[in-house]
Amino acid sequence: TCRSDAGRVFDWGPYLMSTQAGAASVSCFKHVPMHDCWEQMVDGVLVEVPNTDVDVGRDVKVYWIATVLRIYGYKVLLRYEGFGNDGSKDFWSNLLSEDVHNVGWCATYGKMLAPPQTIRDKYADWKEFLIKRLTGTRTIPPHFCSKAHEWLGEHKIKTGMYLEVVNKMCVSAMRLAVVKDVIGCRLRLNYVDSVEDNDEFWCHMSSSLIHPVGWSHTVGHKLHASHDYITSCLSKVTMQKFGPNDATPDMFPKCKDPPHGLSFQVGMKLEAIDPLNLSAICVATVMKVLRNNYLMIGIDGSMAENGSDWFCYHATSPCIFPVGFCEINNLQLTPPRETIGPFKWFDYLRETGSMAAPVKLFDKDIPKHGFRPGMKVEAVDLMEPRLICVATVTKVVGRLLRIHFDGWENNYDQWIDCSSPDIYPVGWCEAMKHSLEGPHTRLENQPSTPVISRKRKGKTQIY
Ligand code: MLZ
Repeated sequence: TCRSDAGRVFDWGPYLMSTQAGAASVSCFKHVPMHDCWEQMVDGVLVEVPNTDVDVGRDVKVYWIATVLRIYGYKVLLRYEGFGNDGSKDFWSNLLSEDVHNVGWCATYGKMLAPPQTIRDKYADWKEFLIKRLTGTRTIPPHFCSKAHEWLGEHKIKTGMYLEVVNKMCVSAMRLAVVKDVIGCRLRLNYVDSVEDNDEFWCHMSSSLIHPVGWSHTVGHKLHASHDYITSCLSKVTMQKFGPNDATPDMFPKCKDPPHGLSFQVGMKLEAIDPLNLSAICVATVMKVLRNNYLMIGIDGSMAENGSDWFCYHATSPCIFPVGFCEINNLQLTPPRETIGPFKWFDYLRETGSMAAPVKLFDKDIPKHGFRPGMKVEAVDLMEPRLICVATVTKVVGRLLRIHFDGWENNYDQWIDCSSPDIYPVGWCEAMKHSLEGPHTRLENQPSTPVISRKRKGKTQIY
């Protein structure tokens, strides 16, 4: 069930109609089921769906053919065949729903097709009508819904497995966690060795915040774990002796090789998305170079003395940029907190006696992603990653997207990469039975609550 903040179930249909917005196509999301067959999903495709426009008291379930009028992610606006231009009985459905079938399904499985009662008398010969109507039309592939679920089941990370995940209370370190639940490739993790009972963290299976057991040991990342686990990593990594419930390197996406084989050096300056305030791109420094091209990045001017807010980005991460990126793209760069007057990279580099990371070190690949400003999506609030919320792409800068949460202040916005597994097509939550936070609405006559700023205030945690 999808609940909005008012406790009601959020319904995309009327919201899309009232906002007149479009939605990003399922083909934009490489981490969701059926993304690779979405080119065939065009307006006018026909499906077989339950016919709900029937006399009350009928006990057999009957079906009818409907046309896809509009497609919004997985959500579709449908019209029963025979209604012509009459939109009075149009209805919404989800292409991943168990109730949506290819044309021919009823015939194959002996289900009954019966015209809606509103138009029953419109044609004398419905069979002839359908035959005429169906010639030359397209339908969806058979067993659409079960194929989607098979695809989800093919993933290797399963409930009960152990893996390493960023410590949400101290992002410069990793911890050991166990997978408690998998919903549509999103993992509900419990930190192991936690004093709290339900010390949870949520992320997608291909999130860059999780790694196989032994990863911290392999790359030299800080790890908050029991002595036993730390010693066990030695044999896991060196002898490749993994336990039956260990998540292993083959279960994770491979990182690219850095371009030109060049590498970042400690002290180099760059621009980076602030991992603790994703609405800001900040002046940053390479604080440490780990093995396998991982970097610890610090945000200039707000770094904790003990390095507890350094954050690990891979050298090919799309969330780090060369000096000047914001200026070239007309984006606001967040300068170090102590900056007086306008920030100038040239002066800053001279004053700090530092060097800009060479542009050549950055991956400049921009995939053809298909996202455009104004498109609706379902997006994870990465500061509270159990929440998936109704959101809009408000800016597209190369491969970078600015995600705005509908109804929330702009300081909740997030910069994320177009290939991020934390954004989903409209209708994904419904299809996966994941909860969805509707747009934030303020009750009328209620004084507007003070804006809770999500600006990083020396915090080192994701809630
Ligand atoms: N307790 C939080 C919820 C914010 C969720 C916003 N999601 C876009 C707050 O009010 O800050």
